Amino acid sequence: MTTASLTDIMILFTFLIPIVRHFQTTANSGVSNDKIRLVALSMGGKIAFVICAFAITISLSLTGIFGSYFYIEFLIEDFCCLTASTWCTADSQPSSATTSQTGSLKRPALNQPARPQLAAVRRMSVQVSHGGQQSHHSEETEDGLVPACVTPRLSCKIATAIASSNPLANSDSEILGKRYPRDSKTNVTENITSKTSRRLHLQLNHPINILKRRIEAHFSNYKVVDSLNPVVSTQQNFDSLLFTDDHPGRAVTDTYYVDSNTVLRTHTSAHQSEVLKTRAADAYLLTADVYRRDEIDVSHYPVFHQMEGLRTFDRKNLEAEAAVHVTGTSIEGAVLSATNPVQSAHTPREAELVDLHLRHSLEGMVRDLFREEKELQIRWIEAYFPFTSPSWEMEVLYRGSWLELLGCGVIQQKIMDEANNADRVGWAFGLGLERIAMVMFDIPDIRLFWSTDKRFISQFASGEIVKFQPFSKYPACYKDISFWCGEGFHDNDFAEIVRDVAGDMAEDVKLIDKFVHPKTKRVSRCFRINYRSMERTCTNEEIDKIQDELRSVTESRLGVELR
Ligand code: FA5
Ligand code: MG
Repeated sequence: MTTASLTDIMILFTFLIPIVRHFQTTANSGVSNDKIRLVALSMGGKIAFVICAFAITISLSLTGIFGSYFYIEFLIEDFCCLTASTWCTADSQPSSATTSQTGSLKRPALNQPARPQLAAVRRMSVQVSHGGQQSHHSEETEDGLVPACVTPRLSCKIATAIASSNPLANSDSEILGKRYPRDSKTNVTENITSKTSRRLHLQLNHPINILKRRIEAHFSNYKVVDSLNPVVSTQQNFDSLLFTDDHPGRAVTDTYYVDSNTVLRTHTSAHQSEVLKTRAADAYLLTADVYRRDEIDVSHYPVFHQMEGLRTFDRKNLEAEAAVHVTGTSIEGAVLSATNPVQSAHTPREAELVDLHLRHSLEGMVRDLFREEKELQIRWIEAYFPFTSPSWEMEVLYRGSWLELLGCGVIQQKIMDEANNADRVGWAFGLGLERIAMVMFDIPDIRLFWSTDKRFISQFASGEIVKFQPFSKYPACYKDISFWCGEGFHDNDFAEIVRDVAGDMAEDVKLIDKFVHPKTKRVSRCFRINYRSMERTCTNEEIDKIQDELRSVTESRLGVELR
């Protein structure tokens, strides 16, 4: 049966059921005139309920076979209990209905305008798949107008259908208007996919955009690429860059998988090969939003922005094309070593020329950006990336501590060869725009970049580099959560739930205690969440609701035992 014809049947029944019920209830109860107003009010509530049920039905039916299947089950069960059912409020609910639900753990729902129709069920459970692992998912709802005929089984069906619209369940993900079927490896959430359209680097006079344009002005003859889709294949993000199969970067705990073969890019390097293949220029600046499952604190956000620089040279004309004078820079002291080797495909002279050109170019750019800091100290730290050798990270001394700005190196010749550039050698760098912008604009918290508050945005309207004037530091509110967790538990999975439930209200999350039970060997973890809005003072009640929701979702989605 097609989705369209199913939808028609659903529409018909959705309207018929409550009307039949209403007349049946009225006839059976023999209501007095005094009660007619109450019945009318009750009818109003039912109609509202039906409209909501109708809306959710349409969306569920669109999710395909499963939604339809559960809806039909819903209808069958609903018809079965038609003759015996009455409508009542939670207070007057018959005891049989109360005992048929799995507990009555009343918890205020957290700003969930799309869910009032679920007042029918107070607690529902269902299995969902997350990162290949099955976990127990449960939904709790407010008390309210409750159909007494709701059975635990029916509750479970509704919950299953709801779960299919849950970010972790088995529906499609929508990213920039395109739908992607989820599979066992999918761990991307709607909270994250909703960020893909923000593209802060293209938002005029946003600090990220100002910084991007500054660097583009410095490397003025580089070709600018800044509108590539964040959905890339694992081939692009990992294989094309020679990541080994067991590289930790591929882990579902660190990367957002759209499906088993598709990810949200974790770095701009994912586009190296495709850009090189075009041979459109010998130098590129590629800017994009990148996505990583990570911890939560003032300098980490699951989405940030990187700029990738690429520069290639004709191998036959390298001496002339790559010649630079590095005297008087911090590069002089840093030498190539056995731990940071020259590739076997390159001669030592080729590697030296490309490497010196790379670091000379980057040092010039950073000194230009920080031109007010006359004594800026830079240092080069040996690094490892599968796609470059030798490789480096550049750090600057800022307010007494060394800050990593970028990673870089000589591109692996295999990548050049496979990207139709066998006649050339080249270098690449990848820098974090937020890291530099936080320093240059004095922005204390990485969440601020996502703020749409005029008090933030308007400060950068000039397009100049100005120091951010904090509008206020609102009070923090600390809440702890402790639970026993199983072997597969990863701190990033918990961080992801905090992001889903608390959004940008969570300033940071710290593991403050870890305890192994001496006998059972079970592990208990205690996390402290610092809730603080960047834009207003929050009430205790508001934070308590979020914390309650967090406890509930943590328990159901991660299958942990709360303490
Ligand atoms: C990379 O992403 C490499 N692709 C960089 C590269 C490109 C190396 C080309 C060689 C050649 P890394 O994970 O270190 O490397 O990130 C690069 C930069 O992004 C960091 O130096 C930092 O400035 C920034 N960055 C990394 N993680 C975060 C984060 N969670 N939040 C903000 N900025 C970050
Ligand atoms: Mg790094």
